[in-house]
Amino acid sequence: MSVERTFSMIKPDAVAAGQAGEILSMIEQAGFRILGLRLTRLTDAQARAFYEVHKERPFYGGLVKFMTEGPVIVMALEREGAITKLREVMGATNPANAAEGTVRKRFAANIERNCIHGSDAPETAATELRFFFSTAELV
Ligand code: FUP
Repeated sequence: MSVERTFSMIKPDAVAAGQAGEILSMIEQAGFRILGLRLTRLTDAQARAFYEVHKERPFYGGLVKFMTEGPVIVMALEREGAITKLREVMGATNPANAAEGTVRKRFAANIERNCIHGSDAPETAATELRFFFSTAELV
């Protein structure tokens, strides 16, 4: 396994509920190095662009509304096998199917408000990192 980078976002539900610290702690304890981290609030255009792959899906409008309802924390993370490992730490998209001890099992309310995002493949990780961070600001 090689060292790779991935993108993660703590979503508005978890930031509003004061769960960001615990989620960050779970990520650190799983061996990730934080290369970049910022609190921001997505504009409607940013949320639409970020989730463009889902634009034909019935949940797209609700997803954009949710993702813009409050601040999020965006992160650039590094670890061996980071993309797969972060998806393990997150748990299944639907928290009802998430394994014990995962972020979504602990904190997510449902499939729509599921508290964390993580890139699902090397190409999406590169695109999503570029969406929020310039190479120069990652340490
Ligand atoms: P994930 O990669 O686990 O975040 O899941 P997906 O890329 O399949 O979905 C992206 C986001 O769309 C989810 F985090 C939440 C939202 N979604 C819904 O709101 N309803 C659905 O039925 C599926 C996904």
